[in-house]
Amino acid sequence: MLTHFIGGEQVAQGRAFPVYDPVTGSALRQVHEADSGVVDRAVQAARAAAPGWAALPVAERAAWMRRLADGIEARFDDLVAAEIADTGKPLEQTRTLDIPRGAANFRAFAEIAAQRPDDAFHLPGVLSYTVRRPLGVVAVIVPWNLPFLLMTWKLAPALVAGNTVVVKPSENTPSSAALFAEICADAGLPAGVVNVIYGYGTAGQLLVEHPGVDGVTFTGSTRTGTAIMRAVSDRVKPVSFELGGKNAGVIFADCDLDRAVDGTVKSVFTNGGQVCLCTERLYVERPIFEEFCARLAARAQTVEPQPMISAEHREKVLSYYELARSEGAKILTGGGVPAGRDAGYFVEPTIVTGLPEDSRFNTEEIFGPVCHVAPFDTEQEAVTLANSSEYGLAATVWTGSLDRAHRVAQRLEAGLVWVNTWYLRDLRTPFGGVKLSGIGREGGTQSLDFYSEPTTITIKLEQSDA
Ligand code: 6OD
Repeated sequence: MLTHFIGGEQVAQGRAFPVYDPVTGSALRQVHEADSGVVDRAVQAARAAAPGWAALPVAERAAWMRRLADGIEARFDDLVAAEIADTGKPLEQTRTLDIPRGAANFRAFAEIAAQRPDDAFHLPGVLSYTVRRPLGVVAVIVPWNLPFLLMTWKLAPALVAGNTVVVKPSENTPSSAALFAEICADAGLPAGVVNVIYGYGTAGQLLVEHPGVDGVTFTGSTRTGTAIMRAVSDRVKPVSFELGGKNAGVIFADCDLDRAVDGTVKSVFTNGGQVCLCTERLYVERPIFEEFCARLAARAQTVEPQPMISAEHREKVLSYYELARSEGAKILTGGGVPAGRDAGYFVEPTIVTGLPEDSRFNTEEIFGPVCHVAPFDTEQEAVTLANSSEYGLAATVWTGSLDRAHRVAQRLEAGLVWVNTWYLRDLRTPFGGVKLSGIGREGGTQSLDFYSEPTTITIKLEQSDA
């Protein structure tokens, strides 16, 4: 039974809930669910640890981050196994993306924080400078799609900036967070700096509403993000949200078609389409539309199906496949459950075409291995179509023209635009979305800005006669 990690101790409190194996659909383990007592205890532990942690010089906190990265690397195989057990992810992806990014997140933010200068501003006879202070206790609410990658993406900058944290992983994917708690304990991280509690949305709500929590970082659905925002509005707590998306890919006839097909297969199907950056709307310039569709559909048939995270999520994705049919789509490939995969939460990689832009299929986030493809005739039309969404997280542009790449990328309403590639990361860059896709940016110094607040100190300098 998985127990909470609070103040450096394992805490067995709260009723049990099951975690299911997405590959078989059978129960994998039992976990304690945080009630209000557990949440309060975790926040108190984080508060008690906060002054000591914030008082450490940043170089010492950065050294702790490197020790945690070492700890992750030492438990690499255990973390890979835990992440795969909870999610059913492919081994290769877990070994090359999810777990290495955990260590990389700690190393990157150790460097960025340790080397960051303070601001200073000069006027004649006046010196102003800023000191940055941590928010205090940060609630870190983590989704199920990239559990370890996203938990560490938030934890590393929050901690190095001097905050203590209470982490709540998704109810579907608690195992890598539990291992991370062990890594913190084994490294001798001061008790209460990192606390991990488990549970459903109700535990998350108790956590973000707790008066001892000073800020909230969350990646997940727009619906949950707006609920958190409402819940914390009375206390004007800072929030950083990366939310839903309906990401567009724009493919021009002058692109390198092999590269564009390859990249699009990745951008639609990685992690079973369960990455907030995955492409769900594709716009292809008319002269290559038929060929692109044929090649994409053929490649989709070679993609190994990956389970959805839960029975409920599989039902949701399948309901969109059904919706596509009922809205009159042409299904180019997929559209159901893969043969022989009735156990577990598998769905077929699916490509559809022929739906209007304002159909539910083309406007709502599905979060599965599925994409709609439509033709366009002009650059202007492509930009208009790509921007015709309430969301604006990520977009891809595939073209052989340097001019067009910059022109189009700069006009797309998205926080992230990839040109002739997808999900290529530099951890120093701002990361987040516009419109319903989020608020704020994390990444590089933008993360440190969110997890700390500046105080401006201004001194009037007396002029000497000498
Ligand atoms: O790679 C990252 O840093 C990141 N924040 C990815 C988010 C993916 C959302 O599903």
